[in-house]
Amino acid sequence: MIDAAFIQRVQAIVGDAGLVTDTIDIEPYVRDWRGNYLGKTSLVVRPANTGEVADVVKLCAETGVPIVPQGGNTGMVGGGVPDSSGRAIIISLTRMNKIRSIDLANSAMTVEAGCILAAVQEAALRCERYFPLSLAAEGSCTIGGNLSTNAGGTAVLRFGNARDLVLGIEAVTPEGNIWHGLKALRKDNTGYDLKHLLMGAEGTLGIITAAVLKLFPKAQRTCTALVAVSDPAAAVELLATIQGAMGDRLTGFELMSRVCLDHVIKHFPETPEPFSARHAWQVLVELTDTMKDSPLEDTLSMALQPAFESGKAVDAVIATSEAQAQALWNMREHVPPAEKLQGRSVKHDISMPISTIAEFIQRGDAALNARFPQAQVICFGHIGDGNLHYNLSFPGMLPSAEQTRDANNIVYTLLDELAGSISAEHGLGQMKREEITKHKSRVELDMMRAIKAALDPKGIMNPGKVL
Ligand code: FAD
Ligand code: 2HG
Ligand code: ZN
Repeated sequence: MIDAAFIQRVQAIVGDAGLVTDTIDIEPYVRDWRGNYLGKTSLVVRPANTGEVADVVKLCAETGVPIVPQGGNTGMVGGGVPDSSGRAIIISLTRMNKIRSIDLANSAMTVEAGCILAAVQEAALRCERYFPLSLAAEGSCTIGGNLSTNAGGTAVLRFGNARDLVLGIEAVTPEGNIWHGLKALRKDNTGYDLKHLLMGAEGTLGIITAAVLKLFPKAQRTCTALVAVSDPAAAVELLATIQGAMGDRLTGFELMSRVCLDHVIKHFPETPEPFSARHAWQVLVELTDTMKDSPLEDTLSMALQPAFESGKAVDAVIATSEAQAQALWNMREHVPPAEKLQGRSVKHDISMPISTIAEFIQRGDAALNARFPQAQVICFGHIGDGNLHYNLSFPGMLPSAEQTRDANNIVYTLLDELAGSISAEHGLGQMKREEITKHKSRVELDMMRAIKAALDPKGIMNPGKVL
């Protein structure tokens, strides 16, 4: 129970600088970015180091106080905010934001969990290296949150998800013990790979306090282009064509419907119209190379030629300056904030075999438009990874429980048919905790529950999330 005596014991561990108890100061920690979840707590703890995290967790294990770990609180599924009981405390890692070391010989960087993603990217660039995780929330999300959600983003196509970018982690177990797993090894077959259990666990198995991240050579050439295509099938065909021509120089391939651009241009009027005509679908293509004289633009133009001849590509702009490239990325990255300004939506972060994307969009649109003529499908995402953000926007109204249920049923039934997943990159959190039980087998759910019970027998670590 969070009473005065408990708060005093926490204060003895973290000092005044590590405590937030004022209701107004607590507010940003209990509300999620999208405004879908409002939780309750009377204590946010901000430890300064791993020892303090461990001591606070030990105290919680002793007293049975549940813990919600939190980083930048940019998560999309309510995983980082407490429930409304007021029983849990939040442990925010944001004060633990040191880059502990950069090891160029091993192409590795050791960072604390509260490091902001953009700060990690910048530190890598300062050493002529590259840390590839990239997403629109990078100015405020943290490495701890990125690893705990196994975040995706816009460069998964070439570099993989967050878990692929990690060599080792340090974590505090639900009993308050510290696991010192900060090795920078690229090969280590010594039994169960525990770091992969904690990554993607959304804070339900322990608290990640630091990580050893992989660094990559910095790109010397970048080519960014926006290509308007006739339909999603043409986009998928273009993906294969460009991959065939340019291999893993293709680092990003992002689909956006015209509806997405309309919302971005409406809410962020400084956004320029990319083409002289309106096109129903466009893909943002990013190519990079570590070789200085790589002819990326010429190779891309040649690769696009057959698509133009067949009418599958209908227009294209290739950025000729860094500012133009940035403007194209701004357009893409403003889709979620524009959707938020448009009002409430039922969000679907889904994946499916790339070969089924066009069929999914065609059948999904037809079913959703028939059931919800007043709503609008917002379709965009990382189609190079088979990952769509397929949201249903209800401007000016709050979708009812029944509407949300029906929208989910339409999307998830179709996904089951196509062997897809109900969460590609945001995780389950509170939002999909019930839903997942309909899409995973008993065997799979039982194994997950057994792991949770073994590592967190008191059930204090982020209860009510994932399982
Ligand atoms: P939080 O939101 O604070 O927490 C997320 C989860 O991780 C919670 O369950 C929390 O309990 C847990 N957690 C946090 N820190 C720790 C820790 N140190 N140890 C254990 N558990 C912890 N996601 C993508 O994958 N791809 C995208 O392209 C993408 N784009 C986004 C764009 C916008 C505009 C926004 C707002 C979000 C986007 N996201 C995206 C969502 C994404 O999950 C988060 O941005 C990010 O990975 C979460 O980091 P965070 O520090 O904000 O974590
Ligand atoms: C993105 O790719 C994020 O921009 C957010 O994953 C997706 O808002 C969304 O639905
Ligand atoms: Zn995404």
